[in-house]
Amino acid sequence: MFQDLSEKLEGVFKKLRGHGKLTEKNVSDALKEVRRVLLEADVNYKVAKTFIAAVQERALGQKVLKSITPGQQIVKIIHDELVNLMGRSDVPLKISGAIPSIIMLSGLQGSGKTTLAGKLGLFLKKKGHKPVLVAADIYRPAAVRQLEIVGENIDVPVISDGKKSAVDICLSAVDFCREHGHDVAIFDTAGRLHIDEAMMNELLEIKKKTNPTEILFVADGMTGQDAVNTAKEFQNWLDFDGIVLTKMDGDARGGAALSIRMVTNKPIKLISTGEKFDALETFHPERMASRILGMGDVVTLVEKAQEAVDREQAAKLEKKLRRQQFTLQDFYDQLQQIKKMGPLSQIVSMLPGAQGKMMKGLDVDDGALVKIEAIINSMTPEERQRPHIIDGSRRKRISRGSGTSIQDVNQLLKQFKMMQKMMKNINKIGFKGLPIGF
Ligand SMILES: Nc1nc2c(ncn2[C@@H]2O[C@H](COP(=O)(O)OP(=O)(O)O)[C@@H](O)[C@H]2O)c(=O)[nH]1
Ligand SMILES: [Mg+2]
Repeated sequence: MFQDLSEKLEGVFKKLRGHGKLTEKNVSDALKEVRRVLLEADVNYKVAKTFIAAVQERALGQKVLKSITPGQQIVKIIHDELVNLMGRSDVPLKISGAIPSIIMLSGLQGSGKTTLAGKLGLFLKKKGHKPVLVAADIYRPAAVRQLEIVGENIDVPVISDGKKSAVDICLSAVDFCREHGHDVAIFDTAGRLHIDEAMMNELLEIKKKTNPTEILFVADGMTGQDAVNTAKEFQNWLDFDGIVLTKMDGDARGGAALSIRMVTNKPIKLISTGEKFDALETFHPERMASRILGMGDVVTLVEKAQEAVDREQAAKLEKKLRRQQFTLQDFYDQLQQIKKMGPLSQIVSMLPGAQGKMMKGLDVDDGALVKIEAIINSMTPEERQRPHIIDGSRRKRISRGSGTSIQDVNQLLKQFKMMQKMMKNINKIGFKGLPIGF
């Protein structure tokens, strides 16, 4: 799915990450490339333009450019905006209390309606519903036969009648459901190769007479803007409730998936990912964005890094460390930053030079962190700046105030001394290889 699009975007990001520091020009150039890639994937021109403008505005923010990982931050912004583009949250299929709930499928010929009818039938059956399929595509005998075969395959009844109009078949299917205790009717309607008035009027009449719970527009995901233009016309005529993208298993270019939501303002609810009847998935914008960007954990990682100290803060700290002015207050601030990034032991173990003997005696489990915080919280600002003034009676006060033992306070002060020592050692090695804040 979207392999071509993913590969091209990855190429742009690689270049972006290659720059240690980013300038506004780097960002603009990269976004121009992203726009070109989107257009090549047949994303609607206006959608691409709006998308790039949104990313650009956020990416050029001072915070991003000054952060330690500007390239990654921008990828994260692009990810977020892709999610926005595709709909932010999942919108489930509606099944009402009505008997029956009606799901009406609409779309051009070949978009995948009949196949989808079978998939939905199976999907609902597995959920404990009793669906029927309704052959409302009456103009081609082969179409009725196709649906009947689908019904046999998934063992769901098919309502058809060669002599009735599409509307009448739908109405009699509703009666059938009520009589036989079927709670969902799936209407497989006729499509044309192009939109025409007769087809639209027929769909409108079915809509008016049966009042469907859910009208789905079925779009071929392999196409791009074509699908979007058709969707818009269907929306104007019929005002559907949701979109299903089919054939997402092939080399879908991405254009339809990325544009259709914004152009129609209707949610993508399901995606169809194969010819087999179980190849149906709920659409998750978030996961789709990650898939397009070919990133799994990167998003969470970047989110963590986002919380971390920015360059300026890191530089300030470095200066302090060099002058050996590192205080308990700094220690505390650093702990806050680090805490945001995850388990302490994991982060500390990633520090160059942090392995082996240097770390001995420096206990960094997260439970200890809570205690450390409490203890430092109970210190006065002066004590935090000049820990050597913390004598016996101060230690007693701090332990009482923080609900810890005097031993705990002693241990922290000892650890802090060790930490200062460690910092001196690191000072000798140099800061170059050290990540943020250390
Ligand atoms: N690969 C793939 N093919 C599909 C998918 N959905 C439908 N098709 C194929 O697309 C063609 C048209 O599907 P059909 O359901 O008859 O479309 P309809 O004219 O809208 O009813 C058929 O050959 C299907 O097998 C899908 O999700 N993936
Ligand atoms: Mg069909």
